[in-house]
Amino acid sequence: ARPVRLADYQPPAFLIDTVELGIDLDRHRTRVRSVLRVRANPERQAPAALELDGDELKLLSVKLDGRPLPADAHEATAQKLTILQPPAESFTLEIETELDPSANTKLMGLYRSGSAYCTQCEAEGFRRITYFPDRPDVMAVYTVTLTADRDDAPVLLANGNLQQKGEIPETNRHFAVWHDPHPKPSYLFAVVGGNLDRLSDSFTTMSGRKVELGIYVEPGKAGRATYAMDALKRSMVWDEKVFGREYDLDVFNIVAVSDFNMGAMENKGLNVFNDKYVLASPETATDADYAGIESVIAHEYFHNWTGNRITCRDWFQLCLKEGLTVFRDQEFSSDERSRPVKRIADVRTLRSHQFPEDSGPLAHPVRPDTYREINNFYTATIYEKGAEIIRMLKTLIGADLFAKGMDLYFDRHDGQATTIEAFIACFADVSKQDLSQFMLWYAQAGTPEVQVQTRYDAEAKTLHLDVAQKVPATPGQPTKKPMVVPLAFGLLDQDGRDLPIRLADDGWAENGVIVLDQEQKGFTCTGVSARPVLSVNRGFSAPIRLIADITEDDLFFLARHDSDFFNRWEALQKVTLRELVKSVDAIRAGETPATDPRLISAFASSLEDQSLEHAFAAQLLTLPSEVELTLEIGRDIDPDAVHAALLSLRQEIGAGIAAQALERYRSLQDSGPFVPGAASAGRRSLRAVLLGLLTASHGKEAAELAATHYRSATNMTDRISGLAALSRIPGTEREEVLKDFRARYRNDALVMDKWLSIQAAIPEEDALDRVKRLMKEPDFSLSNPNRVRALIGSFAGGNPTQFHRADGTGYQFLVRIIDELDAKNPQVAARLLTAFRSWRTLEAGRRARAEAALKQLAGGGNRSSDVADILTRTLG
Ligand code: B3K
Ligand code: ZN
Repeated sequence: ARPVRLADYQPPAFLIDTVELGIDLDRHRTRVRSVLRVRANPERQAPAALELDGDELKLLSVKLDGRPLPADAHEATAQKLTILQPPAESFTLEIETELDPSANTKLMGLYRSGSAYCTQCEAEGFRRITYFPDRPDVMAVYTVTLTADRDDAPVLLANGNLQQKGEIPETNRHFAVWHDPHPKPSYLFAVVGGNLDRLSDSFTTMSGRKVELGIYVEPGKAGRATYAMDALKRSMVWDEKVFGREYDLDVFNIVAVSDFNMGAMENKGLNVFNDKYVLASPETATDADYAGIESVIAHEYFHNWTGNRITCRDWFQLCLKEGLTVFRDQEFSSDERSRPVKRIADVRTLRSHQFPEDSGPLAHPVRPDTYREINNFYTATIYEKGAEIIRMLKTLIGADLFAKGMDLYFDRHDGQATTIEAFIACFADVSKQDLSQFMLWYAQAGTPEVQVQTRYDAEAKTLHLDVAQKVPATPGQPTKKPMVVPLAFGLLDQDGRDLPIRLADDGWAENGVIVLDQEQKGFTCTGVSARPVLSVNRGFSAPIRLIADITEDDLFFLARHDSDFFNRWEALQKVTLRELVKSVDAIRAGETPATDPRLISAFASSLEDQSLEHAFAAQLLTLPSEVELTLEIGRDIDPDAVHAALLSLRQEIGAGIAAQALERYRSLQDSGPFVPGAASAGRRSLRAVLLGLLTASHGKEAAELAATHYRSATNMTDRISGLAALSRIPGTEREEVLKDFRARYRNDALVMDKWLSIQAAIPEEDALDRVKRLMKEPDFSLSNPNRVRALIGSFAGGNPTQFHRADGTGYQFLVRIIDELDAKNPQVAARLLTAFRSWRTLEAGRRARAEAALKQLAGGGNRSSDVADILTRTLG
């Protein structure tokens, strides 16, 4: 495919005011009749022809203003319908297509999942249903008439409000008419039909309107949707309270399906979800699942304003809706749970997904300026880094002006398809600041490296900060300009108390934020009577890699005293990473790593401190991930040494704090029934982290402790913690418990996914054989994205020593799967392929084997545009 460029953007030549769709659902021959009110776009010189997008479509008929269009007046292929000489005035186009939902394995457009029909249109799936100008800046009012066999699809849903429903006399078919009064882009279109149960509720909005809420699930599972419903209502309240946004239709429906390419989709008034993000019960879902449901439900609901009412002009603006909506869902979860714990979790996600992306061949700006396959741009960069940009904006202009800017944005752009510039302009207007340099965050890829050096002058009582930035080169962007980096900071006195901050020149310092907007800049704090300890980038105020000249002593001090809880955690992580990097070197040199005893004591005091929130203590006691350590080392990576260093540190800590850890572990035992709230989840997570440390030795006692944890569990969270700990301890106990788990849950696919993914991540020699064996299990299927992600995704992304086996068999395996999957579901195949994104940082042997595997994939067969795009960039 030719690359699409932002610079080539042109407004649409034709506008569509209304769309009337008649969809006759049938498992193999679904008919779609589309009636479009079309007019030339007054903003553009209309070109001679009207071009409509299609994808694998079969055209049955086309009429213009009621008359069949002669053969010489149009051209039709499966990919495009061209009306050669459309009338100058507005006109009606009537198009009939036919499609086979059962044959749709790409899960884009209209497809079957379980016993239901459902759709996925973002980004370019509507063109798989009917010919249409399938781009987000064409917004139309849709009316949809669905018909189906009454038994095949008793439930018929579409966007908007239900207008009418009834039986079709003398047939076994029925119909429903849905009307969505809000003009929307085609990517937000959705229909669902099937035999589904409904969980009903209602919500009264702040202006007193009653909204009917429905969550549709597979028959028999409505009881598992209660938490999702609760999360939805809390999201609705929160958006009113915090952003002043009210829901705007009479109904809001959510449908859970089991075959879905991603997490969920924000179709107007009819969200479609991966059932993983709807269904939960204490017996089947972990605390992490509950938290995931809460945030995805919120995310999709929040899109109603940030995405649907105001949408993207083109796909380059994707983060206009995604970055902003992630920011909103993160804020929601912070308010509903613990802010510091949520911040830590979000930064962990950013570091383990976005940072590697941003430092490898797939790096791209938050607003890319070119793409070949838009589906490949639903990335951690667009989502997570996009959210960080919004957070920085709020830090820079302050909460009040940020709120004003949001209000202005909603006011000014409601009903529009707009751009990042237009969004940022709202904040520039309310704050009267020039945000043009800030826009570089959208334009320049790469994680900035910020160096901070301090000089204390006892005589002058000043602390001088020398701050410098470097933005690394990324594909297509060899040189960079300096960015605007807001650094929240504080100074601690010897007792760990925050000192008041006075800066020599005022600047932005009021709320403890300094702003680096040049390559280098100096800041002087005055009135500092003794050498303080610097805490910088508090709350992770900027998504950067910080290189500060902070001593280990100071880091240990911060880990105990920083009033900023994020930085408390960060300090301990940092000092741990320093130790781990040394260990990796030692291991590679054939030596035994020696750990600084102060580190063990730091972990011990984190455990001792009873004043800490459980969930926060759990974070403190969690070591950096293999990805984070890999990133810290940066090049010539030996995954075995990385793994060994982490394991040995975990063992040392486990041994060092064993007695108190065991006591604490016992004291945290749940009593009473399971509640999914943050407090009890935090207790369970601390207990699980302690279990991990206590079982790190992998000895017989460890196996017993983990197995007991598993066997005595009364909820899925504890069950999985036990299984996860035991999975690292080879032996018969593990295999027996794995069997037990399967026997208990074999009829529950979502639970079996956990079983698959835990096994796929076992860091042992025979992991690949185990994965291959599991692929033959009847529960596994390459056609279901959740199964693929659970087994293959966990192996490629969660088992570094075995995926990156020195003999290259891990790579060979993955490319074989991708080759096979590409023909079925290119999106999922392309996503798996991103497991290679850091291949150039590997040591030479593995690098060569990874490259060979990638080249082999590039050389074979017909590649989808999704896989071809990732391949070209990864090798590029
Ligand atoms: N907007 C969808 C993602 C669509 C992905 C298309 N390949 C879900 C979300 O971000 O809310
Ligand atoms: Zn989203």
